[in-house]
Amino acid sequence: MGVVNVTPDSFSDGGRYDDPERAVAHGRALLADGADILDVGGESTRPGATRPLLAEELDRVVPVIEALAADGATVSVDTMRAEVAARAVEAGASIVNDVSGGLADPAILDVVASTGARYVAMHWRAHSDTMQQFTTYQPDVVTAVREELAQRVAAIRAAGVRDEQVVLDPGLGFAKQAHHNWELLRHLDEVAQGFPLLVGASRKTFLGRLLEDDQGDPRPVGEREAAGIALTTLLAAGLGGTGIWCLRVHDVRAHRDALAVAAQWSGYTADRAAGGKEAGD
Ligand code: PMM
Repeated sequence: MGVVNVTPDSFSDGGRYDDPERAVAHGRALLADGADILDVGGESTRPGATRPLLAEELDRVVPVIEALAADGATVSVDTMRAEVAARAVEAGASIVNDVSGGLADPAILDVVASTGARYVAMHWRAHSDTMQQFTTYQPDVVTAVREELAQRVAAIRAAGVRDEQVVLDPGLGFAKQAHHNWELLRHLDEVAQGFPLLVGASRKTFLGRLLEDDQGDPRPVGEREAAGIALTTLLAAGLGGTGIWCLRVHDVRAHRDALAVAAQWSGYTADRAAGGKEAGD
């Protein structure tokens, strides 16, 4: 999944694609790089961000979704608002990516139920302006995130959404400290509880913290790609004990390359286990 942020203030690429034409061009470039899905968002969720008005969010995402869906792309809308989800699906989106898992605007679940769209429910505790005040997990982060997602699944089912529509997401960086993200990555199978999983680690602060300098300053956002690619390779090789349905990334080409290496490696190891010829000989 390639990220198309139509926002002036996203942490990872803020302002670069904030007019619809540039965003559409960026989406097309991500498709050419091998993206299977384009995730179009009009609200920045970086820590501390303030929310756009509904009308602003609609103006940002609807024309971009229309253009990319008309190209034949599979489009996801990154929104917490029912109205935006409804208009995005009308414009051609087939996936609703809700970082709040239905908590911010519960009516979004009715939109998902009535349209049959795929629904990504992420683990979330509060809007971005306050979320870093909610980073206490009892008895541990994996158990708490699994249980809070299970509660979302119950609400999603109660709204009439079918299980086949649902994808879960641990919400890396959302109300999490760096070590929480690593723990979740090590136990993705427990988070997934049988559902397909989406993971968004690309360029996030916990990677910057891992690579902090001698003064304790995190690696700047534009210089975290190699760490993200390493993580993608580990995830593709089975870190966390589960097959992942979707990786949400900014530099699609680089992560595709990592997946190619991992696929070649597993073909090689599977062939060796079967006593056959080495893949790619
Ligand atoms: N992260 C961001 C935005 N949307 N959606 C899902 N499902 N999972 C994520 O981890 C996620 C998301 C924040 O990153 P950005 O500012 O680069 O878009």
